Parts: sequence; C-alpha cells; structure tokens
Amino acid sequence: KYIGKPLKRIIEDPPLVTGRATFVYDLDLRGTLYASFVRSQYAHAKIKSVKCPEGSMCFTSHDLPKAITGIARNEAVYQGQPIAVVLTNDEYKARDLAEEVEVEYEPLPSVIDVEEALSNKERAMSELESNIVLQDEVNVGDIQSDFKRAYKIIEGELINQRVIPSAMEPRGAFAQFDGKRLTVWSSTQTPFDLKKSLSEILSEYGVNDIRVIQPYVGGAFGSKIINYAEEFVVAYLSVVTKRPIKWFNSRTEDMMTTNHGRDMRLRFKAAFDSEGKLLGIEGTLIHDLGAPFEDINRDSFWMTTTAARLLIGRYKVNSLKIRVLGVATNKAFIGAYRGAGRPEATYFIERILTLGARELGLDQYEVRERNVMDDVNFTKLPTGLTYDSGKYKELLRIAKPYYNDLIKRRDSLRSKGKLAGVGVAIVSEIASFGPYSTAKVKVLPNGRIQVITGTTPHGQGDATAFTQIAAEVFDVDPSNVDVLWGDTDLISDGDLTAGSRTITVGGSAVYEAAVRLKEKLLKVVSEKMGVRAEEIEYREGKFIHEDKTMSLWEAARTSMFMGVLPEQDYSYVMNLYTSPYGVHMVLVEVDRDTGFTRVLDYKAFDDVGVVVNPLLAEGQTHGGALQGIGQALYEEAVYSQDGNLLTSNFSDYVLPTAVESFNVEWKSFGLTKSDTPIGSKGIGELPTIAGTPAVVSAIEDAIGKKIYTMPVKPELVLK
Ligand code: MCN
Ligand code: MO
Repeated sequence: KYIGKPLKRIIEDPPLVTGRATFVYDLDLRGTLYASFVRSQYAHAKIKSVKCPEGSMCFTSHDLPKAITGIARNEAVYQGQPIAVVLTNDEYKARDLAEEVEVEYEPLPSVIDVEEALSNKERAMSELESNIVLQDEVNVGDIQSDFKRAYKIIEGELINQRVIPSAMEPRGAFAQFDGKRLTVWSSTQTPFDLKKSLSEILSEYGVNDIRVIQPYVGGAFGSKIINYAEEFVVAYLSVVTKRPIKWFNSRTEDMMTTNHGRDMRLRFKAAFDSEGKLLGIEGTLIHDLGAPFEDINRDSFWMTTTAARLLIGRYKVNSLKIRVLGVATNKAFIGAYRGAGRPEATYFIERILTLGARELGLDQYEVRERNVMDDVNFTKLPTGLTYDSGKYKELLRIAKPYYNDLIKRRDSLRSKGKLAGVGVAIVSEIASFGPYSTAKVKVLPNGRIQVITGTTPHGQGDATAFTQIAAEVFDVDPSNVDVLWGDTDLISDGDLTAGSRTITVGGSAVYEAAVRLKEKLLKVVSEKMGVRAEEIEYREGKFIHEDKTMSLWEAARTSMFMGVLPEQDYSYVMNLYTSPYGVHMVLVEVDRDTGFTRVLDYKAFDDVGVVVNPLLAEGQTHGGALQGIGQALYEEAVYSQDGNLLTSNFSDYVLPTAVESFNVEWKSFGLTKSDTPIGSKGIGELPTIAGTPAVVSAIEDAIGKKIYTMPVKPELVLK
C-alpha cells in the first residue's frame, strides 16, 4: 500500500527548504570558544618545535592525549595535518591566532608520485620500511593456459584518478561538557563509532557519560565515516577548558584533510578468444592510499582487495591473477568515497571489455552479452565473493532495445557531422553490508508512530522511506509516522548510512520492530477485550472485534496499565550483502572545436529488488550519475611535486553543477529480491559506479581514440 510509492521527503525536507534545519555551524552556546587548527604547511617534515603566542589558549600535540591519533607530533606526513590548536572567543580571531603559532619544520623529501613511492627511494614516513604498506593477491584459474589459447591480448594501464569527495558542508564539531556529561555534535556519518572512540579516549579523564549528535549534515559521500582527530580534540578541549568548543573547517582545509577517494590504477593484460570472450586478466592493482596511518590505511585497503575480487564483474572470466599493492605517499589519506572500491573495479572491467571489443571489431553491447554470467542465486564465485541473486542476461535482453535506440540517435547525429558516441557499463556492485542495523518503534500516547533508526541518513531520504515501511505494517498513512535518527541517546547502539545499506538493512530492522510491536499490542487488546487474538482483526490503525474497536493510541495507553511499554526494538543481522546490478548507457556529443563533452542522455536500468520509494531511488540516480560523470570529465586532485594540493578550492577543483546535469531515465525491473524482509537491494552507489566508465566509453566511441586516463579533458580529446 505504501511501499513502492513515490512519496515526497515529508520528514527531511520541511526543515531544509525552510532554512530551519540545524547544522553544526548553526550551534551556539554562551561562552563558546572557537577552535582553529594549526596545520602542516609541508607534505613531509619533521616538527622541530611549536611555539604558542604568549598568553594564548594554545595546545600543541604534547598537550593533547596520546590516544588521539592523526596529529603530527614529530613528523607531518601530509599537507594540512593538524599540529596544534588555538582557542579564542571569536571565529575569525581564532584563525588569525593560529597563524601566529610558530612551527619550526625540517622539510623532508616528499613522496607524491606513486611510481616514486614504489621505487622506495624516499619513504613517506621515516619509520616505514617500505612505502608498500599492504599487499594481497588474487589467483583464480589457470592464467597461463588462458593466455596461451588467447586470440587477442590487450594491455595497458587504466588510471582511476584521485578525487575529493566535496560534501556541501565541510567537517565541523561542537562540544559541550557540563562537568558530568559530554555532548558532541558532529558533521559525521558515524555518531555511534564516535561515541565509542570518545569513551576510550576520555574515560581516563573521568568522562563516561557521552552523547553524540549528528544534526543535519550537508552530505558526506563516505568521507565522514572516519572519526577525525579534530573531533576528538574538540571534545577533549571542552572537558579541560569547561567551555563549549566550536570548530569548523574552511573549504580549503576540508579539501586538504578530509579523506580523498579512488586513486587506484590497474596495469593489466587481458586475453580474449576469437569470439570476444574474456578468458583471463593478469595484472597489478596499485592503490595510492596517501598518508601512512596504519588503521586508516588498513580500512581503506578493504576497498583495494574488494576491487580486485570484483574485477570479474558479472562476467564468466576463467582466470584472474592480480597482485594488489597498497602504497603510502605524502598526500591526504584515501578513504571511502561513494562506491568505495566498487567504482574502481567496475571502471577497470568495463573499460577492459570495451577496449577489447574495439580491438576485436565487436559491438560493446554484444561483447557483454557474450561474456555475461548465467543467473546467480547465492552463488559463490571463485574470487571468494558471493552474489545473492541476479538475472543478468534477462536485464541485458530488456535493455537492448534502448541501446539500439541510442545507437540510432548517435548515427543520426553523426550523419549531421557531429562527434557522437554511446557508452555502456554494467555495475559491478556489492552493497547493503552488515553486520547489523538497529531500530526502535513506538506508539506514542498521542497515537503517532515513532521510528528511531540506528542508521545515519544524511541526504538520501531514508527517513521518509522508513515512514512508508512503518505505515505499511500499521496500515496508517505515512503522515502519522515520525522518524528520528542521529543521536546516541535515542537507542543503545547504531551503525551508519554508507555502502547503500540503509533501506535494506536499516529498513529491515524497522520492519521487524514494527511487526513485533503490532503483535505486542494485539496481545494487550485481546486481554482487554477478553477475546482470543485470532478473533481480532487489524485494519487502518484499529483493532476490531465485532462491535468493539480499539485504536492504536487506545491500545498504547491500555498497554501501560498492563505493564507493557508500547515500544519495540530490534537489531537486524545482515549475514551477507546484496549484489544489485544494472546496465547504464549514455549518449554523448563531443564538440569538435572545443573538445567539450556534453551528455545528451543517460539511461540507468537496474535491478535493485523491491523499490521502497521510486522517487528517492531515482533522485539517487540523478545525483549519482552526475557525480560519476564528474569523475570522468572534470574532477582531479592535483598535487605539486612537493605535495601542495593545487586543487584546493572550487575554482581549481571542478565539480559538476546543475549546468552540467543531463537527462536521466531510470528504471528498476525487480527481476530479483534480496533475502531480507524488505526485499530491496542498495541503489545509492550504482549510478556513480557505472556513470564513470560508461561516459569514458562513449567519448571513445565518439572520437575513435583509446582512453586510459581521467578526467577526459578537452585537451585530451583534441590531442
Ligand atoms: N531506495 C529505495 N529502494 C531501493 C533502494 C533504495 O527506495 N531498493 C531509496 C532509499 O529509500 C533511500 C535511497 O534510495 O532513500 C538510497 O538508499 P540505499 O541504496 O539504501 O543507500 P543509503 O541510504 O545507505 O545511502 C548511502 C549512499 C552512499 S553509500 C553514499 S556514499 C551516498 C549516497 O547514498 N552519499 C550521499 N547518496 C547520497 N546522497 C546525498 N544527498 N548525500 C550523500 O552524502
Ligand atoms: Mo558511501
């Protein structure tokens, strides 16, 4: 009744569109001190000494708890790394004061280029034995014999460049300690993790009662999963100064210090037979992990090893032999960015297939039809990943007429002398990760249903989708449901919104809690009415038996008199992940004179199982495709040889805007369902994953030249 409806964002949007939503920056308390961080000017340097201005509230690394990692104590390993922090009662004065702190550096050679890092001539950190900090290997099938029987072998190096996640709101935090209780507001995706880590760091200062609030967040795209040093410092300073502390990154600080994304390259050889079947891929996958921080690097290397295993995409690849290297350099550290490992894998495999097709003189769609896997059903693949369900051939069959239509339009443009091209990519995705999501559902004494989620939406619209799930269970209009999130006081534990998991894992928790609450209330009503539960009908928010009816709120109030709280919590355990898929196609036109690419049409044909709210899912596709194409056409984090970030504002770092946006047609065919109560699979990352390779292949098709690097700038096209 409500699941599957294109409901507008009734929960999130009223505060946002009226400008009344509260962000970290909006917070203010009497006596607030403003923090500003002193950040390393060098990408790599020894810190000889730090001198604070006379009489200032200034804290060097030696004044801060050792347990706070990520601060440059003796050696700075990327530009912008925090070294010290100053406090004063005015935001702008704080920034001026930070500039008065004298840091004596001894510059060290910086390792910027990945090639240079691999050579190990210089180290990104003095104590490193090698810049290759992590390694792995994937070895499946008999690569040698596949290469021996190959009809064609292609090779090259595909680069998935470093990008900056660029959430609308830079990172910031506000902390207040009242002598007993510490409250931290942070622009984060992980308030529950932040609370856990704060507890570990601050318990030795006698702080055990901690509340973390995630207010409205201006986007994150994975870059606010990590808990950053600044958040801990701000919390600690509020404890020691007994004053509220506020800190907010400038855009440039944020671009230098919030995790970057991607920066993976694949040196490959791929063997095809004469029919265009991909036999095997051999190569080295190199991930520039940026600044060496053991824990962050290790977490990010998950993306690398996952990418290596997802390299086969949805294809029947016989053999795979990939060396996987995680490399440290003196740049911002790499972390999750929309897709996190899966865009890189998809980019590599989809580009390899298209390059192979060109080499063999085959159509790019046909090559995919020839290689695509049979249906999967919890199929464990030789690389170790399991795909839950997928009917890839059927999806390709359904999408084919649309592809043919794009080709017709391309040809008609060509006949008018235009440079037009079509690109295709199949999404290689696993999403909706566990281990669990929590929820609590209540019927309030005023009859409203309140959903509390342990997930942390920050732009996706999941809260609105949760109203639909609760409304479905309770058979009431979604306008009777409220949704709360982002506060560690609301529920014992929570998880996060990331990895396209929220509707599937978090939504399943909401569903299970709601179903159990309804059963609980049914028992109450049956006792009160004195009839068996089976004889009571439930409909439109009412329990009905013959001429007796009891509304939800009556049941909720009655339950209190029977010693039953009208609420229910649930922790939904996700054993596997989902493996949503889609075929995305794009038509582009390249201007012969300027070399600029214009996207004329984008078609996203997915199978994400049950779609809870098609309006939200389509919205994700519009934004995500633009973001994916942003990487292909515009975005690139550029460092100078000595490690200065040259693209540290939005005039040097080019993001796509509404002006660059294009027509998107989205459909999800529901060929499969996930093995969860909701039956959905994630969509949040799909378009970002597919958009990048699809548009590169389209430009290649338009200009007839092979492309290995991004962004595909006009100068590259015209060369
Ligand atoms: N949806 C649906 N039916 C499905 C799948 C999804 O109705 N079968 C809807 C959901 O209700 C939700 C949206 O689509 O409104 C996305 O759901 P889901 O795929 O579960 O993804 P998440 O909610 O977990 O969002 C995470 C995803 C990620 S990983 C990144 S990165 C990203 C993205 O969302 N960051 C974003 N989209 C973003 N959008 C905004 N505005 N801001 C970000 O920072
Ligand atoms: Mo994400």
